[in-house]
Amino acid sequence: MHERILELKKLLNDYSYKYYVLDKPEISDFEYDSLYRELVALESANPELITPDSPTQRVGGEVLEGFEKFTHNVPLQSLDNVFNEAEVHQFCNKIQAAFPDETVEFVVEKKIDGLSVALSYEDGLFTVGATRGDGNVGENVTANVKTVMSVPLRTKSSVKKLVVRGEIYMPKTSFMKLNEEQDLKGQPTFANPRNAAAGSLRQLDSKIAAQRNLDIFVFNLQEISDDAPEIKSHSEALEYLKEQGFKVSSMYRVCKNAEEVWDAIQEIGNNRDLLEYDIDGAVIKTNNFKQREALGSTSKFPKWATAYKYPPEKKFTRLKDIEINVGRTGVLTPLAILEPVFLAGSTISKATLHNMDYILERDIKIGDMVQLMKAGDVIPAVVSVDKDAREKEKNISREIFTMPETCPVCGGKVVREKDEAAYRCINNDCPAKSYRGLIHFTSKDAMNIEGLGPAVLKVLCDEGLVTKISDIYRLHLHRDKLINIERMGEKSVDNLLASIENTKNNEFYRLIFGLGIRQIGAAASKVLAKHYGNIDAIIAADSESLENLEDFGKITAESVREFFTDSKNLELIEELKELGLNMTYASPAASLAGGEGASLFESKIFVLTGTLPTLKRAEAQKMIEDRGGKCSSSVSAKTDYVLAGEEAGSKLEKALKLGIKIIDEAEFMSML
Ligand code: 0OX
Repeated sequence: MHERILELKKLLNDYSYKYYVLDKPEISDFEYDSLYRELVALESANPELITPDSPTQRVGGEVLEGFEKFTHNVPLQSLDNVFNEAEVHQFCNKIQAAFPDETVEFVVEKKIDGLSVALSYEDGLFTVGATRGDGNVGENVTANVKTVMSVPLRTKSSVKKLVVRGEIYMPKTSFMKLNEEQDLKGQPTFANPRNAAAGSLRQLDSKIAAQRNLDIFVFNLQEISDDAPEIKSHSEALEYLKEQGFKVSSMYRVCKNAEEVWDAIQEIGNNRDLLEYDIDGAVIKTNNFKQREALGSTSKFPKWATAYKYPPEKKFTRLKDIEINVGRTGVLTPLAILEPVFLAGSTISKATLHNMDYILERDIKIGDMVQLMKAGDVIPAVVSVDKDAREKEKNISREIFTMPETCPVCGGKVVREKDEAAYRCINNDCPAKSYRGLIHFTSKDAMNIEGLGPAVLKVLCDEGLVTKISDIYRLHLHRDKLINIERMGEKSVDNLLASIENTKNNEFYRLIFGLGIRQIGAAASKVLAKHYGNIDAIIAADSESLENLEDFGKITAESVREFFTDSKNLELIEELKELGLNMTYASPAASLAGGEGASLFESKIFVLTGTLPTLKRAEAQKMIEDRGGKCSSSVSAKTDYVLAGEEAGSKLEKALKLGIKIIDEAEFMSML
């Protein structure tokens, strides 16, 4: 029995290594699963035989309350940057000049765009995985790091102490799949694989992290005890780490001089598109450890290494057509429909053309070869036209684009207002406008309705359940119909209805902002809420009073007046009032006990622990933060209050030791 457990652990860990590190699967998923199940069964019959390096221990059972801080013994340094060939030469030549009588070698490797972590091993066994943090102190995310299948739970040979550094990342395909799923669940999507990896690594429930398909490349030896073989250079270290079972980035190259370094950088750059993950540059490192030591560090960076940043990628592709997107305020935005092209990590088939002036200034015609770039590496935009191609491709016709005179969605009239670049559909009932308006209303900065993102709203609009804002607050009347809608189970419907209900008590400015009044952003909404105090006073406000508000002018004031004199809008406000939405301003002082302005929460640090009788942790956290307080995950001398519920553990003990005020839910509620 004992032997079989040992054998199964070895077999399964070995198969994982071949699958996840070497990318050479040896057995089928089915075979792996049946061995895994056999191990689970044997371990549950003999729990005393479970060891931390068992593959069954990759996903822990408990949900953490927060992450403990972790101090790195050897700091995780960050890198200085160089941006062109001349700077690369300068960097290499300066290092060579420091050692006139020695051979200098450089290692060039990819700079993986993920999150740096340090992995600690004791006697070959994985013990701690911690984020970089500020380089000196990070967070202990061991439970989540364990879910990364390419992280060995035990190294091949064992030394007393080994600490390696690597980059945890999310492969592009996993990122796209995750965003699709998030969208369907009505949860926020991630802007890029890096953010998605960061969000996953910070999950308090390692079961969620385990579903995120994170991966790692190990690229640095941080610490090694002297019972290990002597390692004199970075390339030797990388080979040692490979032998120990770590996933080390391929394509690293040892170079003898600046020319070779530049070549290696170019090679990585040319292959960037083919990689399954994002890189944000290349790293140049002095190979020899003794030379590294002699070079030392500045206050911020090692002098022996630097990062080369590739210029933003640009690519030409054919502009097949120009479509029109109708926004919340009715603005018609031209959208380039492109021959799909792979650019900086994703396939682009659409890009914004901003407005008609943008098209005219660049002389963009349908049929042109246009150059694309990702602004901020996320949103693609058309930046220029290949005019020479027009001459060469006489057989391909070019067509001048003109803005339509009627809205492509509702057929309503389109006008271009004086001094404005934008063309607008002026039909108030345009379905495209209402859909965008709903997206705006539910968005994070407005009413922040969790679970009601664009994809869910689209379904609700298509089903005819929501056509205007007030319909959102009547959705509870259609619970059964909602449950029958594809992919909306009972639980998610109830969660959605609860989160809609919760937003009725939102701060007043969120509603004003959510209404989507032209010119009125979140800041102006706050001014209106605070100055007038309630919706009726805003409706009654005249132009003069509005114009005198902080940062308001004639146009803003006019826009507010226009909105609140439209009978449709007034009708909507009446409906929302009846439905119970908050339409009054509560000053932060008034919402506190005593109401005299002295806040019980302002700048106070709270630690939540255990299960509260009625409040969810997130609700209590929001209540604290709304009142100017802060929440921390660990108890220290700086903690002001520990809000403790049932089964509060070590945090409560620590608070008692430090003499920190401990409150229960009832006391907390009385403070509100
Ligand atoms: C990466 C990466 C990051 C070691 C010493 C200073 C920085 N993101 O892929 N950092 C380093 O090097 C550290 N190398 C890398 N490849």
